[in-house]
Amino acid sequence: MGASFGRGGATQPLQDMANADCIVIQGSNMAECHPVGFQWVTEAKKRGATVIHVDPRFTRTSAVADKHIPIRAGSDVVLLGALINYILTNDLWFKEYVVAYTNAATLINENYRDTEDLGGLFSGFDPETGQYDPTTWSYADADGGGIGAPGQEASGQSASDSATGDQYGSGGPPLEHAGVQRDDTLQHPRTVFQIVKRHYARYTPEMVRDVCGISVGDFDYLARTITQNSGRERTTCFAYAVGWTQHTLGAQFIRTATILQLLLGNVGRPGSGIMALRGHASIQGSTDIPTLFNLLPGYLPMPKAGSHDTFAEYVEAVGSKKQKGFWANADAYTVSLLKAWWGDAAREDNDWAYDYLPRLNGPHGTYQTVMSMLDDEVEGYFLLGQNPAVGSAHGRMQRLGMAHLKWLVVRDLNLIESATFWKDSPEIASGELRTEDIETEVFFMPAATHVEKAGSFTQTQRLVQWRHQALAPPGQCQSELDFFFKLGQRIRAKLAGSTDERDRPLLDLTWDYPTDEHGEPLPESVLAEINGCHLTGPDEGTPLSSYNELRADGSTAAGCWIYTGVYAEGVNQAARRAPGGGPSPSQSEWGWAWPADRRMLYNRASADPDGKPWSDRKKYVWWDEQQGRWVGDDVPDFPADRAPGSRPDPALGGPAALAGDDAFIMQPDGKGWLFAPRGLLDGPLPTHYEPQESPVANALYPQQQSPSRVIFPRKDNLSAPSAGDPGADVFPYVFTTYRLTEHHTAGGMSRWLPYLSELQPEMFCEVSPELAAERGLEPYGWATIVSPRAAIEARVLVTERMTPLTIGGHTVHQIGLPYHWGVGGDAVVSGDAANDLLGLTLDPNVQIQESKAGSCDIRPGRRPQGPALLQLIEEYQSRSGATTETDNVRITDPAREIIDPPGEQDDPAKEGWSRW
Ligand SMILES: Nc1nc2c(c(=O)[nH]1)N[C@H]1C(S)=C(S)[C@@H](COP(=O)(O)OP(=O)(O)OC[C@H]3O[C@@H](n4cnc5c(=O)[nH]c(N)nc54)[C@H](O)[C@@H]3O)O[C@H]1N2
Ligand SMILES: Nc1nc2c(c(=O)[nH]1)N[C@H]1C(S)=C(S)[C@@H](COP(=O)(O)OP(=O)(O)OC[C@H]3O[C@@H](n4cnc5c(=O)[nH]c(N)nc54)[C@H](O)[C@@H]3O)O[C@H]1N2
Ligand SMILES: [Mo]
Repeated sequence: MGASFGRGGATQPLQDMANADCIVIQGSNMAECHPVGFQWVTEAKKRGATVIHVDPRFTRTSAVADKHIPIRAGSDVVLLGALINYILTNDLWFKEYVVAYTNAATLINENYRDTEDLGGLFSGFDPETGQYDPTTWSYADADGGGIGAPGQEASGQSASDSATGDQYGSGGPPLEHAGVQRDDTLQHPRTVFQIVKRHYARYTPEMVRDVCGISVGDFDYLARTITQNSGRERTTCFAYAVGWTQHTLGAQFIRTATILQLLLGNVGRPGSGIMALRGHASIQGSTDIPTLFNLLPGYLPMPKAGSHDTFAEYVEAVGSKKQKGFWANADAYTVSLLKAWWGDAAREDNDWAYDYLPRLNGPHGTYQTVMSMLDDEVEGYFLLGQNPAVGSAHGRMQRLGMAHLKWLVVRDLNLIESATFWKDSPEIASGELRTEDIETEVFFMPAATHVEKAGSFTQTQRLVQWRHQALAPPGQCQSELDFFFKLGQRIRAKLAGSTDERDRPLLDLTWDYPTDEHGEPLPESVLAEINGCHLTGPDEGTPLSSYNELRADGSTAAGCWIYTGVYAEGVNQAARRAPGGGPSPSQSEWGWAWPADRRMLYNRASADPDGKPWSDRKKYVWWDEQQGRWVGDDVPDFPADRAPGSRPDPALGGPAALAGDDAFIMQPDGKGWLFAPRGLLDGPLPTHYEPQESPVANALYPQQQSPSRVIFPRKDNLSAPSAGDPGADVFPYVFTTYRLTEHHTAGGMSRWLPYLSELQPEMFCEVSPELAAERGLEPYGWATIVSPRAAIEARVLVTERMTPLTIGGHTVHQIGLPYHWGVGGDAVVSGDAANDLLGLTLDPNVQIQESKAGSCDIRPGRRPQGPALLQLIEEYQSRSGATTETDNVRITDPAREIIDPPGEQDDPAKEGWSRW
């Protein structure tokens, strides 16, 4: 979303879903996992909207939708790509919108080559590193070359090491300048429009049938419904969650939806957009003010060793002064952050203490860290609100990794499996680990719950809401804020008087939060620091009211630039709770939304290029000729007095360069990106590849998997052979993992509650009656599910909610596995963990694991116990012939011999591009 629109968050408030005429929920079980937000889907339906659920399983969301369309997990790019093709070939795209607000008319570098020309690869691929050099994807420059990115290395390991995609949470990727070449007729073969058209030409309804398992009739219904509900008068909204993100091409699934929505004119308008449904109460908050290894607050990237060595290099790379839009002020955001953290120690003559920031020297994501633990490179580990022994992919690797630590701190509400693995994990049961051999010292520290502390949550729609403390935490339970404040005080006391240079960053920190009568820091003082204040002049000490006030000269401080305004006038705006959000249709008096309290992003696009609403029915923000301002139902997401017809010189740079129709103000060219010349590590356009493990051969190209996915070819991370390779029939079924209404994630908050445990007491698997018959599975009996990494047992739930799919003439069965159970001794209920089945392969953009699609076998009965369990897994491994090479080849051999499952007919569609 960041690369397409300029910001990584959901495009609008959940409440706005009520204004949609059609809602497509794809990649989420919204009714069960986001029930509060789902009230607005229900409201839309009441107003006449059509709701469609595209999901491998029939769920409680499907039950209340107008239509459920079953899909094979991991195939969404084909379905969405075919919708794009349908819109373009049937001339159903929103012409005025597309020409004015997207990069459809922009010309691309003449050296660009598409996957359609190169058999599944884009130009610039380096098979050695698995990385793309995106130079040829660039916009064409007037003098023949391409428009590059300022101060950024084009490719190399470091690009994906730092998961660059995460950085576009609050602004699109930078370009050197916005002096692009355009052909507004869209006829030039190198326009984005023509490239997109060619790229998706083979994504036909028949391809959808053969890859996704969706009938031509169902496709037609979906295509007709969304196009009939788009245009001037009507809008369609998409909603997704982790059914889209947890794939090796997760970012590209979402990109495909952004292209579709831009072509239909469904961004920035009431009832349109894409709802990125965020999981935990403050997951949006935890990327805004990040717990990610590669980000600083407000999506400023963590500096990288070698390329961001100086402050000047960093600022030039993050936001060049020459580009359009608000990211050109990155220097002001960075200096203000450094002033917030290091106060008087951040001075102009030391580059605002820039050198106090650590530098990234490689990927330090959670999975790489676990592998480093296994290599004894990590001594200690803090687990704060996380239960990786159950909740992270490849559970066995997580537990074995922790057993290599010297110390582990777990702060949690309960004695979760990650705190007790040393005595009761599956590895203890199998004899792989012995308690007496584990040297890890585990410190369990009880945590206060969300009702026992005050603070802010930032949810799906970027809305910061304040939570007041309801009761004091019992016993020794402590809030995170209090814990870290005191830990910091203790460390600083220990270091006091040190003359060692390396202690300066800790000693110079501003660490002076006011405290209450119990000595606990006041949460509002942290909010005030995040908001920022003037440091000099007549307003010294007063809170800032907008990020436009931030300066690069040391006169302002702000802990997270996108949050500036949340404490405007010294008032906690996040605590606003006018009933119903107040009279405005945008419910603007409830909480505070970043940026600048805008509820709907890109809302300039709700008006036509002349500034008039596209229709009366969908009016939202428009140009008021008399006042010379943008007005309407929300804070305009545009310079308030920039007239619709403005054509400033793009060379001006920054917000001043934004033209009157540059509706995507965070993008370096002001446009929504159908084609992404920068920002994605795995290609400028989404294209279909199969998941890391798949019983289906890629029908589009010989290239089976995404060539730039992050792979870990290790003996403890074997993959099931994919279709076409020998041994694929050993793991013939697709499994996907998901959530239940009655449990929460790894179970720390639900498996310890008797009420919820009683409602869903046991781990189970969902299988179709056909699969149950094929494998002799008894309803409510036991089944053992085997992957090349593990074997787990589960109760069998035989249900017609699971549909066998016909893919390229073969039947493909999918198995649904909830991931809430884990093996341990303390919870009310325990059971085998779905995550033990999963291996580790990641999306290169955001380093998310592929936990929504894997290959497995299923057989009746319980799994063996003790060492016999390991024997069973080994037996499967050797039968399949899986080695570290399996599925870990970057470029699939086009000439490889496709081995069809015995007894089934040759199917040309399945044999791929080489014989197509
Ligand atoms: N009750 C409850 N609510 C929760 C949570 C919980 O644990 N329990 N967890 C919270 C959290 S942290 C999160 S992130 C959210 C997650 O919210 P959701 O993403 O809605 O939840 P999931 O059940 O993980 O997966 C969503 C759906 O994706 C489908 N799916 C799997 N693979 C594919 C695919 O390739 N394509 C398509 N189209 N669909 C696919 C699954 O069948 C599943 O129905 O829920 C939040 N809400
Ligand atoms: N197979 C598979 N794996 C998945 C997913 C999937 O769909 N399929 N989904 C992934 C997703 S989206 C998510 S979000 C993760 C979740 O995975 P985890 O974060 O590992 O699991 P949780 O159970 O949510 O862990 C949160 C812990 O925080 C504790 N807690 C609650 N409040 C507080 C607090 O205020 N302070 C402290 N210190 N602790 C607190 C809870 O008791 C709980 O044990 O799982 C991921 N893993
Ligand atoms: Mo999540």
